[in-house]
Amino acid sequence: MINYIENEEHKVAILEINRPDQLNALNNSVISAIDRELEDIRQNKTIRSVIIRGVGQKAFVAGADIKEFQEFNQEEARSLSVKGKECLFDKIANFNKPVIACINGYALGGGLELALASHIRIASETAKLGLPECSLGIIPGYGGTQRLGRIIGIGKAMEMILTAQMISAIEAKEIGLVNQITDSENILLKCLEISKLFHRTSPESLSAAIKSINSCFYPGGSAVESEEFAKLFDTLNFQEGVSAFLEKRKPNFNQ
Ligand code: CO8
Repeated sequence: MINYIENEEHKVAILEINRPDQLNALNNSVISAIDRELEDIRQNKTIRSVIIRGVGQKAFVAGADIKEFQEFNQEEARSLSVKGKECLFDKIANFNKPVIACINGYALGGGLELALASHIRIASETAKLGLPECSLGIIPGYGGTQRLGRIIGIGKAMEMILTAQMISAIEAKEIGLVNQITDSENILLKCLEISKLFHRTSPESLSAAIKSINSCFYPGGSAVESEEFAKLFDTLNFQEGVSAFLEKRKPNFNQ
């Protein structure tokens, strides 16, 4: 259901959702498999970041698996949404390492919600993005109504969700939904290039920055920032970063 590839040179774990015949739709098995891999990656000090992509040329992820939840009742639907967030979407958003969504095709419904939970979104020029849930008689239930507006503004989020329309990669870039666009052949290379930039940073700083940035929409966010900032003063990597600057050399951070 998913492939795990470790790229030592880039110190990155690549998680590939491998259901191309179903356009990589997210079912329970895929969500649980990613959840397990993330728990291992969290502890693995040789890995500095994660790339998530879909197998095949056509889709990143075309949504939650509609066939799996079509017969669900209210309680089952609630549990699917809550568990999915706990095991995957919120876990990624709050992960201790940067997660890059490599959007190599359709990113729809739960697929776009997976990209929204990621920290950086890179799209191929052929990608199509949307939250079509209202056209299925539901709403985005994996964080889409919460995250989309924070990223692109409430006005555009309302338009995308209420009209259930897909947008192109170019439009997604224009409205700030994706960070960069690249051609399909080079999208993984572009993500790997970005993953290499993290090598120049302290792992503790990235974890603290993710936590602090995520708190920006909540009361008390500024206090979280001060706390995370202060904690870093006890790390060896803070000493190394500052010493390296003063000694006019590149820092050699502990991983
Ligand atoms: N779920 C299950 N199967 C899917 C999905 C999906 N989301 N998307 C595609 N597939 C399957 C198709 O059924 C088809 O399978 P089969 O060959 O067995 O019939 C196969 O993938 C290929 O798809 P198509 O033949 O439809 O390919 P096309 O090129 O004609 O169309 C589209 C591509 C436009 C992407 C089309 O497949 C499509 O519209 N897919 C559905 C997109 C969608 O509506 N996504 C949102 C799903 S709902 C969701 O994500 C809710 C998230 C929140 C849930 C919270 C928990 C409660």
